[in-house]
Amino acid sequence: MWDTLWTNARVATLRGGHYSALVPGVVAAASGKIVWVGAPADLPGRPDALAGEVHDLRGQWITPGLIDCHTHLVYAGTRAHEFEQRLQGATYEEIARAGGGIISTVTATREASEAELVDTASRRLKQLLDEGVTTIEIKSGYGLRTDAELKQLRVARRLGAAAPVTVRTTFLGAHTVAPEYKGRADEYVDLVCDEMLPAVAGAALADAVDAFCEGIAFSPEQTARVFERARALGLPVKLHADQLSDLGGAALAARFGALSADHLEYTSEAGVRAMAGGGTVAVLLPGAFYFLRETKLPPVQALRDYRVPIAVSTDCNPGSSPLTSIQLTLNLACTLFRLTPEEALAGVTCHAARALGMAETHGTLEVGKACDLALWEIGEPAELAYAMGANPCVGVVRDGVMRTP
Ligand code: DI6
Ligand code: FE
Repeated sequence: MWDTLWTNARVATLRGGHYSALVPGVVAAASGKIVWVGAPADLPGRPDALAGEVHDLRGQWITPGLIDCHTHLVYAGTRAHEFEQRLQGATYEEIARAGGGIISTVTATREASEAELVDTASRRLKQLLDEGVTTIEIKSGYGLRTDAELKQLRVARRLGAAAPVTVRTTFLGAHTVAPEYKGRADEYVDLVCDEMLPAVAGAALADAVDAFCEGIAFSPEQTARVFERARALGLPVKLHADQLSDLGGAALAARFGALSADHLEYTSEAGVRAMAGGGTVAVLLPGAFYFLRETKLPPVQALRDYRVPIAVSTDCNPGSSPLTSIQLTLNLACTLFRLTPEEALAGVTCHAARALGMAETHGTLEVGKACDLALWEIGEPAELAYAMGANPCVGVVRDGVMRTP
């Protein structure tokens, strides 16, 4: 006997990155896992004889629960004043070089208590969960001091313990040079490698390690040092690569077998080829592209040509993408980057799972995977990317347990 069965649904399984729609379709769960997906005619018995609980979805769509694979969800303060400065003509890089930018959020985040950070991040998280998100990655990187980086990661873990969501944490101590180390980037990288990384790994607070490889942050050589140490500690890596300029970040990430290389606006074809060889997922972040009024498009066609899986994410952060809507992110990915709605949905399901190293257990509707589902009042899956500001999510299932947003 199964626990729960959803009937009369239309099911987009996302197997192989495609809708692979079952119309009508049935999904069943037992002990939090998917135990059956298919056409009603193939069910081995009558629904009410097969499961303790049966939900008639009357034609609603089921997709895998959505996965937001790149966020900086935990921070204090806002950067609305910098938004105003940028509207007056200042650039993101100018503001960063003048001591604002990431550093202003670091100051606020260091001062905030763990409870305050939990409180503000929970509100942002709730918006994402109400839109069908069941897994989220959360980075540190606004502490830039061992205690403050650990605090951010603890908050991220607490969010996962308190809400119906799977949280993957990423240590981003190499986000930018800490103010105390201004002009001494190499010494700061020593601190990241010799103190922060061992502390984070020792406390089992990070599932992966990220860095910002950029003119206003860390060179490829400094990034490689962080990656070497991460590898020695057994932690997978990923990279903020080629967002504002091409420093060869995508190829560097690929060389370390990175889970993902993210942003990629300035990535060359050689970088894309390297990613294909390294099995590295491309994570596109249209919210940051939009909010920074970037005009250089990421190499979407090259990513397709080299068959690099494309994930899509909010990049939720106060400076370059104050975005807490995964559905608006789908729309931006299509409108700005010309992804198809099907590619965009694959970008927040199966390919996002791969970007987190979770492809075996999450991201598609297949027997044996976690029963994480989003239920939608829509006529066709393209509506998820088409609408702006509507929320057709009518149910969310995580590990087999259903709730209504
Ligand atoms: N690139 C980004 O877009 C975010 N971090 C990064 O390395 C922005 C972070 C911020 O501006 O606070
Ligand atoms: Fe980011």
